[in-house]
Amino acid sequence: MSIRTLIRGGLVLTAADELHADVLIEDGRVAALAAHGSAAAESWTAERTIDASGKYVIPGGVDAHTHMELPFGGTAASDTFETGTRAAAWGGTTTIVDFAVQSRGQSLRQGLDTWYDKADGKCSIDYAFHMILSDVNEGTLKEMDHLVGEGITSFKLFMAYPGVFYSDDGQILRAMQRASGNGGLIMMHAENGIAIDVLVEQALARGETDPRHHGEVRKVLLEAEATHRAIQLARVAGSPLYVVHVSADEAVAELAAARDKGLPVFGETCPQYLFLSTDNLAEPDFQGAKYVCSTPLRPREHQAALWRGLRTDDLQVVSTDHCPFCFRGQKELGRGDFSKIPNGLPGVENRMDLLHQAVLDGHISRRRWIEIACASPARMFGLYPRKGTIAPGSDADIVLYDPHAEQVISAETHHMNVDYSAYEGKRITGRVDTVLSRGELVIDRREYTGRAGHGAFVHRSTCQYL
Ligand code: DUC
Ligand code: ZN
Ligand code: ZN
Ligand code: ZN
Repeated sequence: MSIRTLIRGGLVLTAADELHADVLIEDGRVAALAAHGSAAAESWTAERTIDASGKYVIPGGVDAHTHMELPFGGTAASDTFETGTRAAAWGGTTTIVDFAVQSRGQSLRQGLDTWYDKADGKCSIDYAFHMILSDVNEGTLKEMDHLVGEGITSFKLFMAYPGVFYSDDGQILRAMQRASGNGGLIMMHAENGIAIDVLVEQALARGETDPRHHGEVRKVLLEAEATHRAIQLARVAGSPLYVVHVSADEAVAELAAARDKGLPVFGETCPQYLFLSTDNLAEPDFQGAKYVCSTPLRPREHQAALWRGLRTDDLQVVSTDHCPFCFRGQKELGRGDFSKIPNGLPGVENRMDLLHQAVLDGHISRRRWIEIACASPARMFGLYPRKGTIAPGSDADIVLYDPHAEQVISAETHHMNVDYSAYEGKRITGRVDTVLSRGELVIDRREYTGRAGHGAFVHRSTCQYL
């Protein structure tokens, strides 16, 4: 059990409020908040007092999209649950929702048990799972109901990656119908993978093998088309829909149009689409491979629509899609053939900082920062108010954030198990100082004091926006 702790003198920020308050923590939970200097706050005693003056006191980040140890393209994502959750903590994230994978021919149970084993005893922070469906059949559909009861309340389907994760429209419709009956949330990778694979083949035949062609064949129109189709299928099934890693302005427009009709359609974007672009994919000497992910990076012009979507709530969540592959030995598998570059970017450590910088740059408000990074992902995936806020009864997952510290992002100093940073050299004002997970210090004034195995599996309820 964690000791009775008092966080004194900081500016407490939640998605709803900003107040100069002291926070009392007991038994791993927030016991009380009271105005700094008030009689109530002055009367509290604690075994440990943390001075938060000059700092923000914010809810620990909730990263609802990570892929620790994901097998992909003949290799596997380079962060384990141990290294990845430690890096997350360094970056002010205290909960991840990772993706358990059903491989073709497997039951959901087999896939899920594999992921329970990977994570068990390894995590520094709390974790939950979504389930990737790659084999939608009668058995899978029945198992979805059991998983919802087990706290796995969201299911990712792929319109991309034929032969691997891909589901056809009939399978998608069936899974959506099942979700509409059991309260599950369907998450969609919305890209027309059948058409993309034709364009990949044609590009390679023309000798277009560099990383930048990855961005060219995965066309904006094929993201927008798939987004539109997913929305229509969800309407037919009467199910809600969450579109992951939205990258293109036309896809945001599809979500906005659906939401204007009052449909339960939600969207996520990721820091890489907000801060990086096809310019990175075109970096010489195969360096562009570092930025190969799907959906792909887009021309810079798309960023304005993503920021606007975040401001207007047409997009509700920023997650990382953290899926790191080292440049050496992993990204290099695709030299001479961009389609063999493992897809994914590292970022679990950078999200809170990048979004704080976005506040300073005027893209979003301070409160919206907390909303899209903490509260909204917690609500979307049935974790609120246990996670995502600082309120009596919430888990004491709390970050002391120094809004004035200056840092430069670099692979030299990051904690992710990957040999490059997608944001190398980027200057950030603001930095995580101290992190508590259920009242225990994981980062103490920029020193790691956590331990693998502290992090526990979190049983989620269904989407709280419905
Ligand atoms: N996209 C990625 O970039 N990596 C993993 C899977 C995905 O959909
Ligand atoms: Zn995806
Ligand atoms: Zn992903
Ligand atoms: Zn400061």
